[in-house]
Amino acid sequence: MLKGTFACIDAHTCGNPVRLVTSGHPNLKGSTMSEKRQDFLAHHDWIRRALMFEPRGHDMMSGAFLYPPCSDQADAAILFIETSGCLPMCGHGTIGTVTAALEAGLITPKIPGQLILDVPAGQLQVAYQQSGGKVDWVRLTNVPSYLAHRDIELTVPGLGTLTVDVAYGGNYYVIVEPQSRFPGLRHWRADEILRWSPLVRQAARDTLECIHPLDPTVQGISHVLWTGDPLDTDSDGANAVFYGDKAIDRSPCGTGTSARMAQRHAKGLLATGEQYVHESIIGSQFIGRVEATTEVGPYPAILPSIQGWARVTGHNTITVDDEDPYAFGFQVT
Ligand code: PYC
Repeated sequence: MLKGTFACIDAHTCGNPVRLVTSGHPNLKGSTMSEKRQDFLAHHDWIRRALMFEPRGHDMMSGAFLYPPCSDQADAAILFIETSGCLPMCGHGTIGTVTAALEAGLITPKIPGQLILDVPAGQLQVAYQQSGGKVDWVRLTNVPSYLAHRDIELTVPGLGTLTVDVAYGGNYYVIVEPQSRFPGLRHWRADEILRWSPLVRQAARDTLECIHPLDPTVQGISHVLWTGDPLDTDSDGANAVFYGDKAIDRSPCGTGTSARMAQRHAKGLLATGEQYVHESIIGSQFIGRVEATTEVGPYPAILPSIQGWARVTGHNTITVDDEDPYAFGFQVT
């Protein structure tokens, strides 16, 4: 039996996939995107699994649904989906969704060049430039981001002791800087990141508690951000973000860049107003900036902005038929 048909615009943001689902949305209960995210996970998660996992997706697949705004001032709302679940916030997903949606005429901004978007982690202010139908760049001011734990020693089986920080940028990140057991991003191959990241994340989860002070549904360390020297002299730093079970972000990672800027700001290494150009594992760049300072509950925090670009790669109508033994996806572990 046909369970669903989903029209999608496939795109990538600086190399990482974004599948914007434009039809087949479930009706979600709740008045905020945080409540709607909980409802989606409880009652409609088969859609995410079918659209993100193989054979229709892959380990890095990431996507979004557009919903009507939850607040009067917003233009639209986004629910993020990916192989690991529904992230509270996704930066590359926002840039790809805004680009694909504007180019397809799916969002009509109240003020051209600007958008306000409701997402599960809060509200985003967005600026963009569109010329000749194409969106050249998107800049989002992200949710308040903060350093949650600093200089924590983790014992990672097989690797040894790492000293790490944990910061929030819409998701919670373990941040690993070069040290004796990690020579820096440029000295490790992708398979080493994939091998050690789940162990680092588990060690951090076993040691540290991370619960968002203003929304307890946002909790738990989900991502590992490895740092190192950039390839491009224009970049201020490089990173590779591990997410899900087997994914390395091909983009510089929007929430990861926000977390990295919050960590550096808290440690006196990045000033308010300063720019931080962040490079990905494939050399693509986001332009980050510390726009302002604020608080998240008891934590000093920053308002980070992230600018990047996305390109549409195709249009795709996906069907999910439950007579297909792989209708709801699989993952090779
Ligand atoms: O850009 O925020 C991001 C992101 C999270 C996971 C992959 N990309």
